[in-house]
Amino acid sequence: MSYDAGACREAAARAIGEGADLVDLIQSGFTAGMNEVGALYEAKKLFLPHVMAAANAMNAGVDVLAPHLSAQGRSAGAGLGTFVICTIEGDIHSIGKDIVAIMLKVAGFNVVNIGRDVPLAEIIKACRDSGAGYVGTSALMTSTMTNQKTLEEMLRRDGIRDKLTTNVGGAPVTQSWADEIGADIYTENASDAVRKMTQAARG
Ligand code: B12
Repeated sequence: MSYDAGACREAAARAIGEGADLVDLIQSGFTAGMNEVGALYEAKKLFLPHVMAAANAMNAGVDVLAPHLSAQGRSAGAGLGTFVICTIEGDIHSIGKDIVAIMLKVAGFNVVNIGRDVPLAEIIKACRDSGAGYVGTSALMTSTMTNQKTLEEMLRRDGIRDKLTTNVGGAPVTQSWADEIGADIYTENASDAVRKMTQAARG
């Protein structure tokens, strides 16, 4: 493994030049590579600095692709509504969330990406301030998934749950978790998010 950010940028630029399917490059290329690093980390064959280097390399490639995604005609048109997105309180993993944010923007949502490790009260404030119709949270750890449940409870308590469609995602998150906590929509990856959220927005 070389964790080569320059090579990732080059691969991204080459794909753009060749008119390749950029979403496929993200999902079947960069994400697959990142998952492999994750598996080796789990097996204790790689360590945290390796994971950080791989994440950095993936981000470098995605940064090159991002401005070109809409140009590829993936855009379903503007005006699908405002979508607040973040990684939930306690969790700093941001790569997947940022990919979903880019893809939803390309699909036509006004995406308000408020970052990672965002306190639950701040998520609610961002929803109110932006008049969002949708809120998506990412959790990459079993220890932080529980904050998605607390967010559902806080939204209900604050009386704004009915005004929002909630979307949960992240590697350990499943449909049954979404059902258990009362989230509206579970999405597995960025394409799934675009498909289901666009459907929800169009009624
Ligand atoms: C990269 C990585 C890191 C990087 C993160 C860099 C960054 N800027 O994001 C660094 C090195 C910083 C890191 C740190 C840590 N990590 Co880490 N990390 C990973 C790793 C290897 C890959 C995650 C990733 O980026 N995948 C690629 C992206 C594209 O995939 P994704 O995030 O799943 O996103 C896709 C879908 O889930 C979905 N999706 C994601 N978010 C959202 C949001 C919405 C709204 C929607 C709709 C969909 C959606 O769509 C995305 C695109 O298809 C995972 C292993 C794994 N298998 O997931 C461990 C992993 C998540 N990390 C783990 C751990 C333990 C940690 C640390 C605690 C380690 C430590 N000891 O310090 C810290 C976290 C500290 C904290 N408070 O958060 C554990 C969690 C274990 C658990 N049971 O919960 C994992 C599973 C590794 C392991 N097996 O031990 N990590």
